[in-house]
Amino acid sequence: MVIEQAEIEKVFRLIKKCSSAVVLGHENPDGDAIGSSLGLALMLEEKGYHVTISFPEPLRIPKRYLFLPGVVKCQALKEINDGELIFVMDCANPDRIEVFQSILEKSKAVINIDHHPDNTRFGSVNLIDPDAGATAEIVYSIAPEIGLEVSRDSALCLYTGIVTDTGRFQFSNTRETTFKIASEMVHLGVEPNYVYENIYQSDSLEYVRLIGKVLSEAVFDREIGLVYAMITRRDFDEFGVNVEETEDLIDALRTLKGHRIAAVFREIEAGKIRVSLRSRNDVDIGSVARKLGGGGHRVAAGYISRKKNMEDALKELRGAIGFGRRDSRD
Ligand SMILES: [Mn+2]
Repeated sequence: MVIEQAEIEKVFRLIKKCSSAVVLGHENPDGDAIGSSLGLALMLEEKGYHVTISFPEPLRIPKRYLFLPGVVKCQALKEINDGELIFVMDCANPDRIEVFQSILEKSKAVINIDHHPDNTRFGSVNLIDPDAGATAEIVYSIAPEIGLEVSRDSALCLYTGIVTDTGRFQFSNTRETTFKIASEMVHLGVEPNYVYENIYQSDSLEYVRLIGKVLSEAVFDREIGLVYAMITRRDFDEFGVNVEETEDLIDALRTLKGHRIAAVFREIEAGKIRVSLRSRNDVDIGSVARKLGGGGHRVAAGYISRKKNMEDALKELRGAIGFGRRDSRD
C-alpha cells in the first residue's frame, strides 16, 4: 500500500507551522518503536525543533537499545501543553492506554505513523503502510518529503528499527525496499556490525543460563504445530533476569523444523501473563492475538492473558488457535 501524497503534504504543512513536537511510542517499546521515535525526533531537533520523546509508563527501555543516540531523552509519558503537534509511532491502537487518549485530545494534530495492518487510523493524519517492514522504514521514506534530512545518527536509530522488526532482514516483511533503504543508511555511515554487537551480543550470563533452562522444557504440540516455552515469575527471580531481556527468546523456538506457531508465555505478575506469538506465513497469528485482546502483525503478535496460571493460559491459546482454524475453513 502506498501512503497518500495528500497525507504527507499535510504533515509537511503541520511541521512548518510549529516550533515544537511530541513523539510518542507504544508501551513496552521494542526496537522499532524506540528506533522510529528517536530517528524522527533527532531529525526534528536537527532542524531546530524542541522535541519531547515519551512512552507510556512504566517506561523501560531494554538495555540493548541504550547505545542509540538521544536515548537518554526518552521519558515516561506526562501531560502535555495544549495544542502540541503529536507524532504517534508504531502504535496500532491507542485506545487501551487511557493517558494516551487524554493527551491526544489536547493536541493540535495527531500524526499516526505505523505499519500494523490493524491500525485504527486514529490520527488526524495517517501515514500507514502495512507493507513496510518497520515503522522506521516509513519514517526514512517520507523524511525528505516532510522537510527533514536523515543524518548518520537518525539513520542509526531507524536502521535499528528495521533490523529488529524484520528479524535481521529474514522475516516475510523484508522486501526489496527494505534492503534499498538499509543500503542507503550504510552509505550515511551506519555500521551494521556495530548495531549487531549492541543488540545481539549484549546478553547477560544470567539470561544465557535462563534460556538454557527454558528451552530444555520447551514443548512441541505436533497436532496444531505449536512449539511453546514458559518463563515463570520464579524463573525470572531465580536467574535474576528482567522481562525486557527475554524479548528475543522466542526466536530460539522458531528454529524448530516443522512448527507453524511459536509461543512464549512470560509471567509478569500473578494473573498477568504476557504471551508472544510468531507464525509461519500460512498462519495468521495476528487474528488469534486479537481474539484474546491483543494485536499485531500476521506473523508476529501478542496479548496479555489474565489467567491465573500457565496451564490455563495455554488452554486459552490452544482454544483460540482452534477457532482460528475453523474460521479459515469457512
Ligand atoms: Mn514495528
